[in-house]
Amino acid sequence: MDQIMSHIIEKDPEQRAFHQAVQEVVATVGPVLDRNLEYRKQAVLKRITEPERVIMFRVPWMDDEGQVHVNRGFRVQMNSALGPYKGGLRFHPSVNLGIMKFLAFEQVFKNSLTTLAMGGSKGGSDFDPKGKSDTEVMHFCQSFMAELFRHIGADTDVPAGDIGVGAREIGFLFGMYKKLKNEFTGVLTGKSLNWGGSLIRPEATGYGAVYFASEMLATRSDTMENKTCLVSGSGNVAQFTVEKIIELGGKVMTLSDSSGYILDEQGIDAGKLAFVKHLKNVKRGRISEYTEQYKNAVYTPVDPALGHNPLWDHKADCALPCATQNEINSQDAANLVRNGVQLVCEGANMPSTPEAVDIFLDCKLLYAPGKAANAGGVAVSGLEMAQNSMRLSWPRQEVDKRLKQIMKSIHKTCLDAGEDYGVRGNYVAGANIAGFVKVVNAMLDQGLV
Ligand code: NDP
Ligand code: 2IT
Repeated sequence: MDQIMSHIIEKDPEQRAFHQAVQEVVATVGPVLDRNLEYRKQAVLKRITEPERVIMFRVPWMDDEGQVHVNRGFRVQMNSALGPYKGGLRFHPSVNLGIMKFLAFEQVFKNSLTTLAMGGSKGGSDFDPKGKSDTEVMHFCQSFMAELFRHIGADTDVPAGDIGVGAREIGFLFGMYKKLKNEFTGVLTGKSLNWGGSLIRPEATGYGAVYFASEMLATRSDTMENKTCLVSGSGNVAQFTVEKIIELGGKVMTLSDSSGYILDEQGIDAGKLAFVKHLKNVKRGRISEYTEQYKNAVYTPVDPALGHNPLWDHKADCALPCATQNEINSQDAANLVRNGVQLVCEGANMPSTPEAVDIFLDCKLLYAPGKAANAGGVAVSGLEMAQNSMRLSWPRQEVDKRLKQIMKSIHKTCLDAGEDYGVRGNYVAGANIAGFVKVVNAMLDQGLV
């Protein structure tokens, strides 16, 4: 195991987020390899950590003033043992190959846990949609798809949204794909409802995370009712996490963006959430504007140089990070524990640093890693693909019922895998082991390819 890690680090020393994601898996699947010597003989760890294909390309585009810009585009097709590659696209200035590989790697395990037939991939660009006009975003998306289209397809690789890629971007990307291929297929998920999208897909990641949190609480005969919650982010995942918590009788007190966070001790109710949705999705404004509307709330700017995020330093029962990777470090984790938080459920991908995860596990909190807790998004993407294949669409209740069942089943799968290996209740080990075994068995069935 140590050899694998040092090999990966030596090969791509700058890809730190990828090392972090791999290290977590390597640290938990040791007992699985010990039990199955064939896995070692077949070098499954070496194979599963090397992407099947990496595509990196130039994305030139022109802004509204006629100035030419060049961004870098990526698609990391990590593993197709279980089905066509599947995973989101992220547009954010921080995007680089290491981040794409970490996200694609996590996606393989997450997709495996959903029980649907999907391999794992991730893509995106260092393009920043913030402050760009709709026309500029459209030109960028068209240029991005002018290269990506030849590498994807409904049975090959099906992208979706992630940070910076929502309904607007998926529309522009789909339009260009359709024009280039002269095909109307289910090649992207997260499409708008009236041209092939699925009901509940926008809600799915956030709702799914709260369904997972409810399942964890149920193991302690508890529910979300009257729980006070800290939520970070204010985009797609955060918004629908808050919506479901409110519906289940909980109280959310915080939301954030990359500039700072708001604290509303009276709770963010349905009316205030509607304001946030309009602010973020239509006006594309900043979360600080919340306090202009709701005077009781307090806005705190957060300087990344501070070294910790004061959002995580308030008394609450639950924490649901829904912004980005490594947004909870050891100091934040210690603050959460000191403030009495009983449950941490990750809507974002890898939001807790390894040191923070160790603190949660040591304190025996109910702690759900993103690859299990936020799998509802890609699960409903899988359901969107199924509906597209049938040229049918299921009603809202049907999709929501399936989402709930899938989250329940992922929760049970994590517990059972943990039980098998003597670590019941450790959802990190449970998710990694269950995800890993399914993918690796499929890889072995399919030979050395
Ligand atoms: P959005 O773009 O809709 O929202 C992202 C939110 O996170 C914004 O509030 C953004 O603030 C904040 N944010 C982004 N980068 C940073 C940063 N570096 N520091 C602090 N805040 C940041 O994205 P989503 O809601 O879709 O994604 C949120 C998380 O959930 C990501 O980790 C994503 O990978 C994960 N996820 C998303 C799924 C989906 O279906 N969309 C599915 C599963 C996981 P600002 O506006 O200032 O950038
Ligand atoms: O991280 C993720 O699971 C996503 N961004 C959603 C991927 C998808 O294909 O719906």
